[in-house]
Amino acid sequence: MAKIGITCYPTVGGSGVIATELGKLLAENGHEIHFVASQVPFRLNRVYPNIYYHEVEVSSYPVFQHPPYDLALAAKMADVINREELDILHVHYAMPHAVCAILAKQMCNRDVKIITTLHGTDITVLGIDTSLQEMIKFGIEQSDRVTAVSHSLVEQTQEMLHTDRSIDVIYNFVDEREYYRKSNQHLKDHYGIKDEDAVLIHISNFRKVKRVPDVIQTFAQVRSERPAKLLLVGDGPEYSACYQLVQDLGLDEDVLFLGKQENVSDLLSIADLKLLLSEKESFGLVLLEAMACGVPSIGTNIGGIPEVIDHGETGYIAELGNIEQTAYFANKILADKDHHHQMSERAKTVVQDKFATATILNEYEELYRQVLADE
Ligand code: GMT
Repeated sequence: MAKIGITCYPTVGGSGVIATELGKLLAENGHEIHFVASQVPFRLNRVYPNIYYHEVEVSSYPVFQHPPYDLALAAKMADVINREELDILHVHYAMPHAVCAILAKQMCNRDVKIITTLHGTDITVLGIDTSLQEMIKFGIEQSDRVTAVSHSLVEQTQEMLHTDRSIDVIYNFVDEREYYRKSNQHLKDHYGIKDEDAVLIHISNFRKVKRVPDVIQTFAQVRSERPAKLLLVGDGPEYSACYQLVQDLGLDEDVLFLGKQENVSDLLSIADLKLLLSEKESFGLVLLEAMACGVPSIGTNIGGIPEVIDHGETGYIAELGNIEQTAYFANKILADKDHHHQMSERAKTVVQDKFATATILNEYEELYRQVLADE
């Protein structure tokens, strides 16, 4: 059994979810897990045997214009590596976590192995900022092993950073004990959703890259063909603009803004179709969550989305910004009960076959075994 440190962004977001759920599963398998983060990760919401949390405290002195989070994190990592005698430090995000981990390793007298998992935004967004590009490349090249959540992200990373560093693909997963279709008629009643209404759902942090207005425009076209409701779950910078668009299109009776929600599996269980129309997405964990709850999806032909949605089998892939095509696919799924049922069943099967928790956990554990065996 290994002693493993994990660092991630602890707030809501797919990377934090994956890092925390992985830590919980590893702890269940007997590993000793040490989270090093600036807050308790939001999915670590009770006491778990074998899991410890070490908080990074960032001091703010008048001489610091910006509190030095990165240095405080590296110092804390070094402290935990030495004191807890860690074998592995697994960081999620190259920037700044991989760079901090490498600095921490240099500060210690222990051969701790550094594993970096790339989740997307660090490469697809930060990689474009040339001042940080060399730093991200350094973090990736100095890590003992690097993983990414899709093949698309590997290609993008290698291309953008001009590196041929080998990167293993380990897909994301969902906890099947939490994500399954539940019977939630009371929620439908609560939201005033009638039996004849088709229920579409979008879940995101409402950043510009998620293109929530495209979701609303698609819904407007679907709504003109059949009774339907759109559940918008999450919050973020584009929330007000989306609210305004819904008013302008006269859809306020049928679009429900639900804000941030913890138990999205309950909401997915009353949905018929999931829309994720992003312009950047290395994986799209919410698609997997939907599939596990038997909800077919439409996603854009972007990043890792086509690796998650099997076009014509578990949903459809539409071209970015093509509202007509997206609405056509949506109506195709919603108009035919048998087609919808087949896609829904297939989605659940694909989650079990390709993204099963046990398989993904095994892939990470195998990676740990290999890196610990390396000289
Ligand atoms: O998409 C976001 O805004 C959040 C971001 C994160 O930091 O959690 O998500 C990234 O990691 C997720 C987990 O691997 C992936 O499912 C998302 O596709 C990825 N987001 C982007 O690539 C934009």
